[in-house]
Amino acid sequence: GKMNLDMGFKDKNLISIEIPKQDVGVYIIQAENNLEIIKEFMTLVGKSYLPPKWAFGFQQSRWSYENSEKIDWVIEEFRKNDIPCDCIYLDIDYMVEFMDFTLNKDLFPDFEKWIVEKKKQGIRIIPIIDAGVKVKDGYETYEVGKANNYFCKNKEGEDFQAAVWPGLCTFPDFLNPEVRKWWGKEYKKLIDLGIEGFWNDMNEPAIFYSPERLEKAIDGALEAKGKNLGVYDFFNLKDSFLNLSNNESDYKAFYHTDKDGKKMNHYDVHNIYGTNMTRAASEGFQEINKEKRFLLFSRASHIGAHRYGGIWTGDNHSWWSHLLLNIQMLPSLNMCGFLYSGADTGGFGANASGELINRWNQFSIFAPLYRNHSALGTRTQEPFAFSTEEMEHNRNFIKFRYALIPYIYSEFLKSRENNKPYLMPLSFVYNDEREKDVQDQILAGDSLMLTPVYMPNQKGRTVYLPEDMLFCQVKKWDEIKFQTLSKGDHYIQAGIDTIPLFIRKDKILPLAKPEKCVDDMKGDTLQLICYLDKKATYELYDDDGVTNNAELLKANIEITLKNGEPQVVVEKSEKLKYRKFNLMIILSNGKVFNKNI
Ligand code: MIG
Repeated sequence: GKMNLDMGFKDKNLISIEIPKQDVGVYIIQAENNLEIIKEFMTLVGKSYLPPKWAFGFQQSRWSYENSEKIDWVIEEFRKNDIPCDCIYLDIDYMVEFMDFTLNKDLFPDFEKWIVEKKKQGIRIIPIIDAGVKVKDGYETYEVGKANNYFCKNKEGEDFQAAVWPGLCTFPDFLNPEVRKWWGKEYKKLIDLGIEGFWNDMNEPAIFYSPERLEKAIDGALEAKGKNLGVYDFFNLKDSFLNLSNNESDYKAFYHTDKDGKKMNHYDVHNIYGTNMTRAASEGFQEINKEKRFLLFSRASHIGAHRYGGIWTGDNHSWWSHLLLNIQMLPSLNMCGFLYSGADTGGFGANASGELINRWNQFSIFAPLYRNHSALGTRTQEPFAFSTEEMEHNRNFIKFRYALIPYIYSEFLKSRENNKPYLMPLSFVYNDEREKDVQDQILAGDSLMLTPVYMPNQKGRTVYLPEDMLFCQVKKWDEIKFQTLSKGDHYIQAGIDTIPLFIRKDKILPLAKPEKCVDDMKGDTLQLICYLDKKATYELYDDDGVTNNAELLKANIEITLKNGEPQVVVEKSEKLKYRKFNLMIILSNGKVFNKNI
């Protein structure tokens, strides 16, 4: 339900949390520091959802790629331009009249065969599913839902109806376990055609208008016709239309029934609606194929939903300020348990410039969910949609992302096992006063500090180093310039072709050779870049990447200095695929050692 949080806004010295409804559970966590508090919290809310490994590849979306031919063309552009990609998204226009679990066969003929063909190219197709179910006789999902009373009810006990994309819709009562069971199995209709992942949208639920309130607004307009309206009447009239969508009074106008038959007003449980849709999908996947991991993420969510799927941050814009917002939101989402999260890279609304896409990619390559998505009517923003030069940068950045996959996947698995965030603020690890002020640098896993450039026309930026670190100017995954920098403030160079990145002291970064898609990354060799002061360690995690409850495979890498010479010890699970390690060890005095093991 609703909660008002006032963090020193009305009164600087007061944090106030107002909860208008009753039945509130309050947990108080005491621990030594912020990271420990978050770990306790993450232990309490449970283990994160685990996506398949291919879901860590680059993903391309657009509202909408209009048919299979267009998608074939997009894939061809990726492959032709040597830009890796693992997924292409289907937005709402693949359906018939926006009806969930239907497929427009005119736009996607021979769908099943096509999906097999795409998979051979290393591409998975990911369809959208919306919460609202079109009111239409003969539409199976609607008919079954209606006959079984699976939809939310109005005050009179009839199916509540309001308009979203398909026109008038009903809304599945996801708070009821029987409804979730039914809904979860609906996904089978597409899974049977070869689909391995979904995104759940509009599940706040978003409502464009309810017929009653639209009619009232129209009546008001008709009444005003021909009159000399006073300004206040004008504003009221205007607002009656502007406030039609997602209106509180509509959310108060429908009801849920839980498994014991208890009625709940939607407004009181609004926060958990989207979560329960995603839970329905997740539990459905378990029933459909217990062994297999599916890609799944949701727009609406709340605490606890990270057990069922990931989250994306919704409709941002192609604005520089939203790139900064993205940098700040991901650690917050991680603290809430959402490890598989990301924003629409390049921005959803408004038009992106090539420069913005370059810089946004430089950051998003570190997000577990890495998807470029944009809205209907905006400039296309695929990595190849800009100048040749900008495309080359995008290619280099995305390839670097693939080189990072062993690391990102390892850190993801480790965070999941140990209930800790993957992306976090500096102050979670470094405890001086100064770090608390740093809002535009974040830690990514055990080894890295990210210092993204998030403003236009920059050739670099200022950074604060909480300790001595190894500065990496990444142009390509195998073209990185290294420089040791000491604790304190620095201005670092990072032109548009360069990702500014830091490896922490006594830490190791594993990199693999990038391929066109994650499934192709079968190599047994890892490059290890190490910034060695005294003793550097790295714990690498891996697994089969596709099954639930897969065996965790580990490697422990330890590098020490003996008489000025680095000594390397690697202990690893027999089944771990990485067998060869090419090390580049950089000492604080700048001395470099190369070793192959
Ligand atoms: O009213 O499906 O956030 O990613 O492209 C907009 C169309 C509905 C909102 C999602 C966005 C998606 C769009 N959807």
